[in-house]
Amino acid sequence: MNRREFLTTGAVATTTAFLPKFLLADSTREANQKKFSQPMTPKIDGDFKEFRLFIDIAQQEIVPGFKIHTLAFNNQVPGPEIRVNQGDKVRVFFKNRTELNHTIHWHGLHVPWRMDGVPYVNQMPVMPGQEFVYEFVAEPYGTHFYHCHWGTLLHMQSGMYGSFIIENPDDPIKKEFPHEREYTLLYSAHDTNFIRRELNSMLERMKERMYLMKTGRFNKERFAVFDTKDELLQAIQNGYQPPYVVNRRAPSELPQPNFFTVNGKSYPATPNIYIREGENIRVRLINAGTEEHFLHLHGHDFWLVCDDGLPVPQPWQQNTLRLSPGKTLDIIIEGKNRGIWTFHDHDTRRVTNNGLYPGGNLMALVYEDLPPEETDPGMMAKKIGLTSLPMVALDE
Ligand SMILES: [Cu+2]
Repeated sequence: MNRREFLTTGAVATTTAFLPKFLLADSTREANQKKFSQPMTPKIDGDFKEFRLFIDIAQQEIVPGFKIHTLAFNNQVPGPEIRVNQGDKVRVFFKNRTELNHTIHWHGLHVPWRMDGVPYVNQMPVMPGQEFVYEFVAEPYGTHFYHCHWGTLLHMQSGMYGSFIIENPDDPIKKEFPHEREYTLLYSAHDTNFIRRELNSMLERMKERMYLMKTGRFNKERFAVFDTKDELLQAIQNGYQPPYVVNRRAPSELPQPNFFTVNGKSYPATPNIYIREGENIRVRLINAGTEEHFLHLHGHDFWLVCDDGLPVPQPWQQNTLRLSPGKTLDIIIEGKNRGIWTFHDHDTRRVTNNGLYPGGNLMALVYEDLPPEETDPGMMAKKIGLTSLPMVALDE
């Protein structure tokens, strides 16, 4: 294949992802459903709803043909959704199947402090092979998420996050903006080189640690393994230097995200959001990553209705919002302008894959009830007096 041929086929591959016929095909819609984490079915034990989460190393295909190793809850990125009612008693069995330490933090929930999942602050890390049981009452209602709170620099961008939705039967948003369908989108940013390097070196260290433990030569301080915070402070007093003292990391060694995902996928694999004329849909946006996103929707002004799960005093309209790390925002999109519209980060660095546009968190709002003549590019061209439509990848 010569360069020209390559460029042509490349352009076709990316444009296809936003063409009406492709987006409206049954097969596309079926595949699209799988890009949203389904809520887990709880096991009922007395008045508790029980869930099982485990953490293991898994593979995630971010874009077609590109897979990375991830730390994933229940072998999926994002982890499965937990969806309960306000006031439900929740019990989560968390099993660590990796050779690394982890915890789970319930972001935005008012759990008892011993259940908050911050290692050495309110619980011991859940060590390799261990199980920890989290118990709490689901409060307050709204859009929240869960994530690992150990080694968050690596663990979160490796995939350890999932949505936690608490429903309220008297949801004021549903009264003001009646809606049936809703979508949950989790944003993250990944430095795939950093993830590979760190995971490999940590696993190597773990191998060495296991060997030394077996042969009775394991030195806790060398591996920075302490059972309590006091033990760590004591070691420092005795002259132990934590890694951040002896081993400074240059800014260039910190993660420089090169892939930007929505529900674990980058364009052209990002999920689509489907809507119909006259319909309201609710979109729950969760930033589980380290980057700030400036999300812009074309052709519409959506309603911002909840901020960190809490209904805003007065919903207001906008077409670009700012989604900071750790924040959740709920928006209502009113189906008022039939077409296929882009929804993306307006900082264009985050609509690239490994530096190449188009990619990242580009996605589409798709009207299912597009008239047939608008699904055929030839007919559309005729309608507006052109012999053919220009091949533009995306409208920016
Ligand atoms: Cu972790």
